[in-house]
Amino acid sequence: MPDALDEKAIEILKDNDRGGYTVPTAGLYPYQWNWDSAFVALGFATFDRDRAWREIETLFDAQWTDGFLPHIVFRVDDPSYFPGPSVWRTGKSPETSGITQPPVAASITRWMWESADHDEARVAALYPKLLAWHRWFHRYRDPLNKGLVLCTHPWESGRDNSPEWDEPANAVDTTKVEPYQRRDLALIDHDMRPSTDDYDRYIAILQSGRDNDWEHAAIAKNGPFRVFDIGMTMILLRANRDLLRLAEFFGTSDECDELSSRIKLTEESVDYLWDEESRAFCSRDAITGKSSSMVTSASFLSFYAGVGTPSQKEHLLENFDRISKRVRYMLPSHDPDHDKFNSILYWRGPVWAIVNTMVALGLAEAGLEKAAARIYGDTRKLIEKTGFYEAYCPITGEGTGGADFSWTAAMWLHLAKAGGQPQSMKGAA
Ligand code: 9WN
Repeated sequence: MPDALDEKAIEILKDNDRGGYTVPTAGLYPYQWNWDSAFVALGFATFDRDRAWREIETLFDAQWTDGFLPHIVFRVDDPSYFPGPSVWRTGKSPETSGITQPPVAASITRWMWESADHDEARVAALYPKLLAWHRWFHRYRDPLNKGLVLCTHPWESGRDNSPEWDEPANAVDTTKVEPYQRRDLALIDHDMRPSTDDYDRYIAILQSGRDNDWEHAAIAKNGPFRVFDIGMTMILLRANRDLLRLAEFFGTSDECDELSSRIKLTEESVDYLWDEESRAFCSRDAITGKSSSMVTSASFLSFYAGVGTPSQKEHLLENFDRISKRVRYMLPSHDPDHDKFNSILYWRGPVWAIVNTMVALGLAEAGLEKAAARIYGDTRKLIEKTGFYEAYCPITGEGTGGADFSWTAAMWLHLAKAGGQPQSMKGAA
């Protein structure tokens, strides 16, 4: 018998289903988001595999001919969200934004494929699309040819207002920002959402992309915001490993060689994003060359990517232990000992179930069961205590951002029911 939370999670996914794609939450985010859909597929896979594949397939229906996969797909024009399609003006059908998001889709496709002994045809059809997207990253987002991923907008990172972006974004000229009206503040507490200054920068960077006709080569060369994102880099590294696994079945030997060499390149270069001051992997401004020197939840994605020397892992675990003593619920999105930590403000402190899932998986794979169990256990406690929120305060467990959130519901189902880490999730004290 499914328990009440399983039933509620299924209900959320069904309610947020708009017919082949799922909105992250009603009202605040009324469109299809890239990495949200990939995570949501894992939730659907626990009770409706056909619908799970549809989620990823509809996302890829919006892929551009050069392999680019947008961060938002606009199938309707909904006034409750800003900026909508009339602001992005990418001229695509369906209409889309002009930036991308962390490439988790290949990893999730592999997971879904390996967790059942059918669905070959659907994976085979997705494989070339995933490969095209990964090639797009290599072509347009690897200016150093080191396999380190360049982000050209804070929204691309998925960690929109992380303090890691403050300094690079502060340098963006906002004097030509056209007048606009935010919609999020009518729906969510101001204290939980990015500031007006943040939004001015987001829109200035968006306008600059639009002025460049969304030519990604030009944006990666001259865009006002260019940062090597530690989160994107680790997520793409893992996704390349998972895509290689798919390539062994659905691709050619040349494609396997190509992916193997991309993986090797990143493994050999990732030290460039190691920061000695914070003793963690951090993002680095590609324009100034400066490291953020900030420990964020993305720093721990190195375990998910399977990289780090023994000494780097030791330092990361020291950071992990230090942070775990400062909060009740792991893993805060930002270092609680840093002066920019804010326990309820979006990506400057709150806990996100999707990041927890990736980090805990990486820790478990590295044999760090205790640390993994702490994260799985805390994720479970947060959802049991508060419900399915966008994120959670790591101190009180209060829900932050949108309610009845699709990817949180999906992570509950995936972890509790589909073998994500059932013992730790169900059993951790
Ligand atoms: C901008 C949908 C998305 C997530 C992001 C999260 C937030 C959007 C926003 O919501 O970003 O893309 O308007 O705040 O930061 O990770 O994909 O859930």
